Amino acid sequence: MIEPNENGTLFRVGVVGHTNAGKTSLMRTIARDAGFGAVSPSPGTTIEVASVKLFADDTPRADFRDTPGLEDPIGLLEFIDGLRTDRRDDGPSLIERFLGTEESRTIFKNESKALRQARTADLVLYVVDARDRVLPRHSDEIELLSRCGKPVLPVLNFVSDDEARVDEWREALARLGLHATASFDTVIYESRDEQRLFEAMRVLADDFRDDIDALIKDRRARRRWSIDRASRAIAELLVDAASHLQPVPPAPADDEALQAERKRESEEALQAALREHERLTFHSILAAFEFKTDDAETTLLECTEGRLGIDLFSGDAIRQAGFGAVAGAASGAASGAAIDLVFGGMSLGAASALGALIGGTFGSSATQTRRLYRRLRGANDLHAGDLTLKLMLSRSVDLARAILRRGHADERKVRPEEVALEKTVLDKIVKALKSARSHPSWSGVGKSPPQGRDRERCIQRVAALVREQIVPKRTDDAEK
Ligand SMILES: Nc1nc2c(ncn2[C@@H]2O[C@H](COP(=O)(O)OP(=O)(O)OP(=O)(O)O)[C@@H](O)[C@H]2O)c(=O)[nH]1
Ligand SMILES: [Mg+2]
Repeated sequence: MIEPNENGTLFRVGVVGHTNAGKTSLMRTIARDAGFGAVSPSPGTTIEVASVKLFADDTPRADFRDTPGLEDPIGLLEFIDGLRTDRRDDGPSLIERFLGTEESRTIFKNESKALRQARTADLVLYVVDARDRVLPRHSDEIELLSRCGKPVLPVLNFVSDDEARVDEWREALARLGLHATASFDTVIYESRDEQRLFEAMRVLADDFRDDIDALIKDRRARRRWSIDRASRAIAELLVDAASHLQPVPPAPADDEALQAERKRESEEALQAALREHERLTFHSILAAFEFKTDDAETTLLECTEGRLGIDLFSGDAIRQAGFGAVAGAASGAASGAAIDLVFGGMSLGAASALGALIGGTFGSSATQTRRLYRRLRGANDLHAGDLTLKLMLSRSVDLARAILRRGHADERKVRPEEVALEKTVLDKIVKALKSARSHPSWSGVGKSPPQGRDRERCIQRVAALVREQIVPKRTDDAEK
């Protein structure tokens, strides 16, 4: 049952084309649903019609129908031509006649499903693999679709591929009377191309102009929201990591071996906590762009290519991020740049004396005195060094940039571009995190994040700087 919109009918779009042209992939990317249908490199994957509704303002605005591929357009066109009984038989009547034949249920079973959708749609998207040469089978496909009597919009897929023959296709389609075309790579997502696709649909389906306008507006708003959400997730990660303190349990001053052991254990605990926090942020970034948790897990688990797959605290992570010069020859935590000791130790005697003095003289609360006592007894805290903050920033911006251009049809690993952030940018963001450094209570590492005006203000300041790294201002207009 199709739910009507305010026009009384739901705008119906048939997605049709040669087998393997990327029809199901197009559906996945447009619907932001990596789990829609089955996609595979072998032909004949889709054998049933499947529908996806697109919503704007909580109202269904369009019903996209995925269809089985046209496997034998040449044979089908010949068969349909053979059904002509009168020279004046028009396209739609021939198609209707074909849909009533036994052959439409047997040898042309898949093709008839596609043509039935094309016949009942308000608009047909004819998906083309733009790497293909223009062949007679393509003109036969277009002839079959034009006989369905509905507007046809060719969509050139695979356009980011070096072998795409976009100009050749545009010229050939124009010769066949199809002057409006859209380019839309379902794997390398470009929001501008998607917008142009919807604008081209609007020209051909004027009755549904309001629905298409609502979808365009909704997609732009969602895009902005996604970028804001990802920027905020990264800012929260950084504020949490900058403020977080990992206590090192006290050890007797004369037991250096135990002191070293305690410090090492705490360092490992801090590393594990920050790694986990970074992983959760990666999930938030994927979720911001409407990749579900399952997709996120798969995409990230397989994300072993490039610097995102390298352990945050390894020397390689530092080198890959282009921070080799900062860290010197030392690797990771050992350099002290990745994890810092926050408070220096003091002998137990001096600590006791001073603690008693402060507790007695200044009337500190019992908790304050205890904390001071702990620190003075050599119970130090560890925190993430600036280097770790910079690494986390670079890695998460890498991921956000890659996800920004990832279509939901992309089944491969995330492939970040690994652009080194400018030193001035890194320093500016570390500076903006300064207030977090002196507020250990702001940390949301390993627990639900605390609320607070100052923390929120710091997050917003950092998020604005991060956003500029994900989508530079000069290209931002295009993303709006
Ligand atoms: N690189 C790249 N691969 C794509 C693109 N679109 C589809 N693919 C791949 O092409 C293959 C076929 O894609 P499908 O979406 O299954 O094609 P289809 O038209 O639905 O195929 P049938 O259902 O068999 O007719 C899959 O391996 C996709 O991952 C694209 O724009 N770029
Ligand atoms: Mg398919």
